[in-house]
Amino acid sequence: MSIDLPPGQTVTRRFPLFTVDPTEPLAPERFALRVGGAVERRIELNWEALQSLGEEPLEHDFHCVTGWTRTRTRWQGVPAARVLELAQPKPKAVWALAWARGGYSASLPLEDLTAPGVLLAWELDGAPIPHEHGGPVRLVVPHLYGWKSVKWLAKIQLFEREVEGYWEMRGYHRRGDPWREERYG
Ligand SMILES: Nc1nc2c(c(=O)[nH]1)N[C@H]1C(S)=C(S)[C@@H](COP(=O)(O)O)O[C@H]1N2
Ligand SMILES: [Mo]
Repeated sequence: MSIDLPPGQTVTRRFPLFTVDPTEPLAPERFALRVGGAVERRIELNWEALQSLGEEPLEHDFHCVTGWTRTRTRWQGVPAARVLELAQPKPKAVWALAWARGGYSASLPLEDLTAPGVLLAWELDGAPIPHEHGGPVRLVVPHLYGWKSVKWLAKIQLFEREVEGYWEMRGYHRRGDPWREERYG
């Protein structure tokens, strides 16, 4: 059986870890997500508030820019679009930074963040996301390379201009579509 893989990717059985910002575990009761920047309404959501927004499943192949693909990865969480609706992006907001607790960030066009399927996830393969994979809550952007799927999500910040996150500043592509092999800028 062959599966459809983006160019240059190889399937791995494991789910390798890739972390540049060692981070202490956080109990869900202490979780908070802030949404700010170019929004009409700054918001802060705790664990319960986030979960009360509803949830949906996602299954996708997770592609790391370094070449590994972990197929059929299953997540559960709330659509990012629903969270952003609450904050009401300003009409001129075009770009977003997703921040991890420990300072890692990834930038992406606002329309990629609000695309169907993009989740703020709290379950991986039917169980709470393990700490090392970014729990209690991580961003999952299924249509872009894995570096955009920020673990230990803490803040989403909107901008009226293009901005760069951790890897974008270090030469990674501004968008990162694996099917177009947008690895480096
Ligand atoms: N906070 C944080 N999120 C991160 C990273 C990181 O170093 N720190 N690495 C990214 C990269 S490059 C990849 S491929 C995926 C890897 O996710 P995993 O460690 O759960 O396999 O997380 C992304 N999110
Ligand atoms: Mo990666």
